[in-house]
Amino acid sequence: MQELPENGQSRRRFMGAAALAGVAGATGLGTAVMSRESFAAAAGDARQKYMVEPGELDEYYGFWSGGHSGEVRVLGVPSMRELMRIPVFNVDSASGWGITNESKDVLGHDNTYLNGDAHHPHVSMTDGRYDGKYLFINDKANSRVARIRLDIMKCDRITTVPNVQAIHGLRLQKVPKTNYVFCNAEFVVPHPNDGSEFSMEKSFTMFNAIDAETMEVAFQVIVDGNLDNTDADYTGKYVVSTCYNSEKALDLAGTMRNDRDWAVVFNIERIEQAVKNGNFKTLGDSKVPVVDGRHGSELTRYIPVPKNPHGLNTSPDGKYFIAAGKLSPTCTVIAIDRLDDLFDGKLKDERDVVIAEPELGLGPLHTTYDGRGNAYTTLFIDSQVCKWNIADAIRHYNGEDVNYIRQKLDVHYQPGHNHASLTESRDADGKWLVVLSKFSKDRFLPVGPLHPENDQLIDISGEEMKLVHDGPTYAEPHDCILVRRDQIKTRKIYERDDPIFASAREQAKKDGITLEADNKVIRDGKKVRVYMTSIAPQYGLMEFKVKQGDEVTVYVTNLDTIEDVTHGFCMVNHGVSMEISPMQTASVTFVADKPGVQWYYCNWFCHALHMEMRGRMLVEKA
Ligand code: RUQ
Ligand code: CUA
Ligand code: CA
Repeated sequence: MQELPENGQSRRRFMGAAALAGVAGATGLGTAVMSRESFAAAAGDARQKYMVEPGELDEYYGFWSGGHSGEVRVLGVPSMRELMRIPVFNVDSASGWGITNESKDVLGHDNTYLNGDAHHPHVSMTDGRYDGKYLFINDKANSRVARIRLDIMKCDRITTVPNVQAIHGLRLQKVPKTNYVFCNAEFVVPHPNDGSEFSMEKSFTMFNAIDAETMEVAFQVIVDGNLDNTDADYTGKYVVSTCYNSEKALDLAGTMRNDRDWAVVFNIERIEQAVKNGNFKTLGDSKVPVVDGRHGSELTRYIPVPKNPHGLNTSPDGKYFIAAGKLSPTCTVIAIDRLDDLFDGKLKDERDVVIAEPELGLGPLHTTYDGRGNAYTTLFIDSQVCKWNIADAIRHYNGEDVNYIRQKLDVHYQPGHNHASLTESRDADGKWLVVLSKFSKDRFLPVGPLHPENDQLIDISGEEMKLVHDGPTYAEPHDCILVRRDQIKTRKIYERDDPIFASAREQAKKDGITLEADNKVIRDGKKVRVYMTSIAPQYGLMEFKVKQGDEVTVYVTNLDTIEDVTHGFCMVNHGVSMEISPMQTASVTFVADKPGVQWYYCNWFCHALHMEMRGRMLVEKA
């Protein structure tokens, strides 16, 4: 074993106070690299556990955010093998996401955003346990929230949150079930934001709740300051968000002026009641009820927390909200069972709900839990994970002379989020910890000026954390979630009445077409609809004829009923490509602007005669 606590200490002294002044400046730090021998010794048995032999299956599904790649990635844990990618806030050439009509039904047919910035993936819950129905994720770049159906692992809804900018922190209601998706808009803007006003003083931002089933915004809450991360409790009543810019400053120094910013607590019951009673307004064209939760409101409480706090994580026993201090070396432990008294005015001071504030190291960003009373906080500047005991931290806060720090483990390098298996649910099992390090520096072969990031897998099942795996990743998995494999149930083939292709079915009905049987061309003025089936290795239509300038929509219905016999449809030289999985219908619209023979072919390998699966669009000169 490396002498990690000592390393940690010495580097902390080396960093000193200068590091506090600028988190961003600290990325070039040297950190001792574990030698091959010491790694092998340290990992020992743990490495055996992480080995998933060829042909074996992983114990956990991991859902990784793809950061500003806009996608979601599915990994097996502990192998850390990438299983699938789910395009969301991006365009995907393989599946046709952003190209097909079905994906445009979700993205919006006038969607002009080809980018996104996905941060926080979270799986829907029933009674505080993952129910495997949906995964939700935010898009900071374009203020959106997406829902992914986990039975087919495809995005089925995207909602743009009105009157705000940059949806960042996102968490789900845990109890009684995920009725709401809570999400924070980070940046303050004036209202109306029509160019008549630019001052920060007159600007505000809002906390938002989206109905998880309808994906409509249920309400918005105006707050003081700004909003960063958020989490919900295990009663369904309280949600807390961190604020790093209580100063409402524009300049960097200004955002660090106050020693304490705050965590704002939202009383969901009271907010629902206010909306029900009609105590709300609306903003601009939006019909979403907006309530005022600024200082003095009965709907919120503001708990002073040091300093530019970032992560906010509920402990799996439901007792604590823990805010990570970022510019303070501390985490702030908030007792959830004191929040009723706080709202009822029975406490003298907002800080009376704080029951511990352990000092952990430099740059605490996010905390996760093992379900055995320990917390694991990432230390960005120290490049470490600090394991600490919550009960001991509380005893220390009450004056007892106890050491609450259990271990500090070097990670490589500058970690943001970390996430332990099942940690956001009552089932937190303390087996695996994933640490998402923002920099990999010397851990992998160089691939140009830009390096991959490094997702490290750590065995936390024993007393000591043991690093077992380095995983290079492309920009930028902020966060991930680990779900037990039995909590996810995927379909083998599509149901024919799947809502994903409801609009294709509707159009077919109007055209008198049976998608499962007909291979036909319907002309409707300059619009041509081509309906075809596919069975490996053939399309139902070897060729079809259109006129130059026609707007052509091709509907392909895959009649193969064997799991994973997926076909593609690619029209050469037309920018058209899509996936059609077993019993799925997919469609794509394009203009046949080139006269002559235009080949189409299947681009998902499906059969020994996959190469032969092709046909011709014959375009008559206009
Ligand atoms: S928040 S580390 Cu979205 Cu921490 Cu990224
Ligand atoms: Cu069908 Cu390849
Ligand atoms: Ca601040």
